[in-house]
Amino acid sequence: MLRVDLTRKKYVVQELDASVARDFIGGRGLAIKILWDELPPGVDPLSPHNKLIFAAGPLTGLTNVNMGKLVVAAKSPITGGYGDGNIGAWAGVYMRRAGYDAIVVEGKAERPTYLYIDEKGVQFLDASDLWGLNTWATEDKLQKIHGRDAGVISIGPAGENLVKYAVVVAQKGRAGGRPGMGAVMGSKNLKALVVKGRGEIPVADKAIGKMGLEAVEQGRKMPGYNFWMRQGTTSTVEWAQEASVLPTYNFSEGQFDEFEKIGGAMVEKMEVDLKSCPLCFMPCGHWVPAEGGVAEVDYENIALLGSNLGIGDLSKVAELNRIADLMGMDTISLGNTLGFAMEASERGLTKEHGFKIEWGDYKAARDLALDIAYRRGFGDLLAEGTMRASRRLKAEELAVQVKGLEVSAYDCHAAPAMALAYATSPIGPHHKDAWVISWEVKTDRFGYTKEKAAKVIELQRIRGGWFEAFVSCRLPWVEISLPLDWYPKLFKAATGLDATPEYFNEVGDRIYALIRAFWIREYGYWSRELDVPPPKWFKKPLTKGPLKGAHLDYGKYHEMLSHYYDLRGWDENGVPRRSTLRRLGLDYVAPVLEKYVELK
Ligand code: PTT
Ligand code: SF4
Repeated sequence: MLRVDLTRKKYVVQELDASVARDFIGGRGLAIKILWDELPPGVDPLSPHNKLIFAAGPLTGLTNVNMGKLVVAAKSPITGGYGDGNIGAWAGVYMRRAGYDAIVVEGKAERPTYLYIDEKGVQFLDASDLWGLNTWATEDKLQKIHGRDAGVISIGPAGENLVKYAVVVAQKGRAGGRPGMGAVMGSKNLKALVVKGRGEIPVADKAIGKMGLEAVEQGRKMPGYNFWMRQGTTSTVEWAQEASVLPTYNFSEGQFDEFEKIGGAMVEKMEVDLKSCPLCFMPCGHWVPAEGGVAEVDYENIALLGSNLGIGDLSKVAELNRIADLMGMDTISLGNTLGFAMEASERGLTKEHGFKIEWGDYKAARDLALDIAYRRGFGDLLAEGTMRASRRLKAEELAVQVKGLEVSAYDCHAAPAMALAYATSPIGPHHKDAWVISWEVKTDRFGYTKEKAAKVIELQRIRGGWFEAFVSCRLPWVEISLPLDWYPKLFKAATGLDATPEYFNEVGDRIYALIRAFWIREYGYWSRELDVPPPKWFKKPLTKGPLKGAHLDYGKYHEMLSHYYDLRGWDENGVPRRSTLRRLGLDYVAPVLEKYVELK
């Protein structure tokens, strides 16, 4: 583990504790363990004391079964709780090849700095000439200096200007750390990481290479593979329209009249390039022409920057996406924030700020996105995210957020289990931990059952536990049904450890409990109201489409939430029980939590 102190311009290399590796594996597990153990409680996320962690897992960098992924984590400036993202980056692969499983950055550089990292250690280099550049220009410039084969992770102006939902960017189309990891990097005056390790990653069994090839071969033969290669995540637009869950007009409706103009079929028609994360056999980075160049589009980006704003033109949506990538801003929070501004403006709530924007006004949206990145005018308020902006405008019911983070692209007026998945997600409402909605719309769409709570937990264990801890892209399993049993085998070959699904599940539960404890410690209290989805889905029914009139039921939602807590071994208030902490080997957490809440 590489520890970098920007304030003192020092670094040390530390052995990773074997018991921590066994209990938490890596990636998100390692990140939360470090944040729990080392962060002073209540620390300002944008202060030098926060720690920005780039954590690989034992699978990162090993085979072509989509293993070029890296977790980036810190205390989040937008939620004040645990934040992370999972980014595809050569920097992650090269970090492992340099001999590091994680890089932990703390302190604050005196002036703009970038880090050059390889087997020999760390150089602290001057980034004054890079400060102010967008992420693409930064990457180009750094690769000119350090070679095209250097892995670069950087921030853009949004991260420098501490936009609360700034991300870190790699390879021009990969963006990670939705809950403001780019702002944490900016607060440290850290413009970029350049990583160039070339060693061999040690593995327990060299047969892992052959095993990876076999898994890839099986993956390529899966029935969904060819269609996936044509449209990637973007075909979800058509699926979401059909299922009435496509966020439209700031999550007011679940269907968009112009969905075909921004859907997967249109992406396929307009595509000019296909790119991927490193070590991937099923690329999903579809590039299409944008008004000012080209951009990579994914489902979330299209839905939130398209239907959610009433924009039915793919090249315009792609341009908003391009701006977000160049500036280093999360497209999900940006699309939510722009949609919130449009609805607030329609209702006359922005008038006293001298601000107006209409649904579907692409030019105004583009200008506003830039104003947010540079914190100009009304953009400065929107750079704080919808929770804070809505408080200022007295428009809380228009903000589609939980715990301060904006919801990703699934409308839940008629999807209670997905609403539960959002409300209990450990980073705030993101689909990564439990994309339960595809199962839910096929089964009991309107129910609030214990079975649904159990399904959310089952998915959270696999998606938020396994894949975020051993760190590998989950899409081979999710999208083309590559059998899950490949992963314990690959894990054993990498580490030498026998890993059963039960072991991974227990690690997942441990990570979830520790992340929940972290939120409680940082908030200084807990309430089940923090695990409730946005008011809009309860109070403002859908007005159109086959599900007209649908909305969530508050009482029934709470019943389902109680099932969820119960199955997790958490009390009625969402606090892990003493017995649960003991079972998971987290006894050391109890005395800390007792300072803030009653432990049952
Ligand atoms: C991810 C989130 C997503 S989830 C999308 S589209 W998706 C958005 N993409 C953005 C973007 O692009 N530009 C931008 N400026 N902001 C963006 N914000 C949004 O970020 C992403 C893929 C995707 S595409 C998904 S579902 C899967 N997510 C995985 C995950 O979370 N874990 C895992 N083990 N594997 C995953 N595989 C897939 O990875 P965050 P990426 Mg990502 C242009 O970063 O913070 O997790 O947010 O990083 O390399 O782009 O991969 O329909
Ligand atoms: Fe990256 Fe997509 Fe490949 Fe996953 S499937 S590794 S997100 S390019």
